[in-house]
Amino acid sequence: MAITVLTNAPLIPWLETWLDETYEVIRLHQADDPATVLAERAGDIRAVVSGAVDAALIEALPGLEIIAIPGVGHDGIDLGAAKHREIRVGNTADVLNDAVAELAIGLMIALARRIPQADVYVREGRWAAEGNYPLTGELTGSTVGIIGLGRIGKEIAARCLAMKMRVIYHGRTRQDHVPYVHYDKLGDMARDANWLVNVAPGGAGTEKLISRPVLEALGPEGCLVNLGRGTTVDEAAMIELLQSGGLGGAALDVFEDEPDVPDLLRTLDNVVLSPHQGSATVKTRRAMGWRVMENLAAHFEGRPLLSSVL
Ligand code: NAP
Ligand code: 8YV
Repeated sequence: MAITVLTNAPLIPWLETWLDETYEVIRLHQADDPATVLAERAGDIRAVVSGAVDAALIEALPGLEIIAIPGVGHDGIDLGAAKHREIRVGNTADVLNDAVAELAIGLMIALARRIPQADVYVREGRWAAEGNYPLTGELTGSTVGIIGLGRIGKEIAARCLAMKMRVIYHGRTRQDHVPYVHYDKLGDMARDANWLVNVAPGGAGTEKLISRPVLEALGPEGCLVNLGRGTTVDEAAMIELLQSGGLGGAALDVFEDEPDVPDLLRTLDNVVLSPHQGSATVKTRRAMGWRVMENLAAHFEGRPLLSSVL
C-alpha cells in the first residue's frame, strides 16, 4: 500500500510530480474542506512535505514520522513539538548555497552600481535627454560584515574576497578555522563595515537582531543586504533610516510580511528589491526537490536523512 504524504502549499512542479509517482499525496490546500479531510485521513499520514508545520498540525497527525522541508530554513516548523513526538525533520541544506550566494553578490553589485535604476534611466530615454547617469559607489576595497557565517555565509564570503572586499563576521560563536575577524557584538561590526549581509536564520533568537542602533551604526554610507529572513530586521526603523538618509541603501530578498512589501519601501530609490528568490533557479530548485525525495526515501528505508534539522 502506498505511503501517504501531506502537503499544505504548492510545491515546485517537479516535486509535485515525483511525489505523485511515489506516494499517495493529500494536498490540504486544494481540499474544499480541509478539516474534514484531516479528520478522515489524519491517521494514514506518515510524512508532511512543507516549510510551515505548527504544533496544531503535528498534534492532528498521530502517525506522523517525518517533516521534509523543501528548503533549508526551519523557522516555519515547530521543532519543539516535532522533537517531543520524535518526528524527524529533513531540510535541503547545502544544495542551495551557491544560488543564494550568487544572488547576494548580484544584489550587492546592483545596489552599489544602481543597475536597476540605471536600466530605467536608459529605457525612459533620459540618457539622451539629460546626459550621463550620476556616478555610483563600488564594492572593491570595501568591508563586508556577514551576519551568519554558516553554509551560505561562507559561500558569500568567498565571493566577496573575489570582489576584492575585506570580510568580517558576526555570529554567536567564533569559528577557529576561518580567516575572517569575528565580532561578538553586531553593533561593533556594523560600525566597522560598509556592507552588512545577513544570512542568519529566522525565529525567536534573531527577531529584530538588526535593530535601529545596528542600522545607525552602519550609517549614511552603509548598505544592508538581507537574504536571511525579514524578521531579523527592524523593518520600520530600516525604512525610516533609508528615507532620512541615516542608512545608505538596502538590497532585500526577504521581508517581514511576504509577499507584501511596504508601499514606502517600493518608492525608495536607494533600495533594490527581490521577491525571495535566493534559491529560485531551475538547477537549484530541482536539486532541492530531489533532496526532499531523497530524505523521504532514506526515512522510509530506515537510513539517516541526507540533510536534517532533527
Ligand atoms: P547555517 O549553516 O545554519 O548558518 C546559519 C548561521 O547563522 C550560523 O553561522 C550561525 O552561527 C548564525 N546564527 C544563528 N543564530 C544566530 C544569532 N542569534 N545571531 C547571530 N548569528 C546567528 O544555515 P544556512 O544553510 O547558511 O542558511 C541560513 C539561512 O539563510 C536560513 O535559515 C534561511 O533563513 C536563509 N535562506 C534564505 C534563502 C533565500 O532564498 N533568501 C535561501 C536559503 C536560506 P552561530 O551558531 O555561531 O551563531
Ligand atoms: C525558499 C528559503 O524560498 O531554503 C530556504 O530557507 O528561504 C528558500 O530556499 C524556500 O524555502 C522554498 O521552498
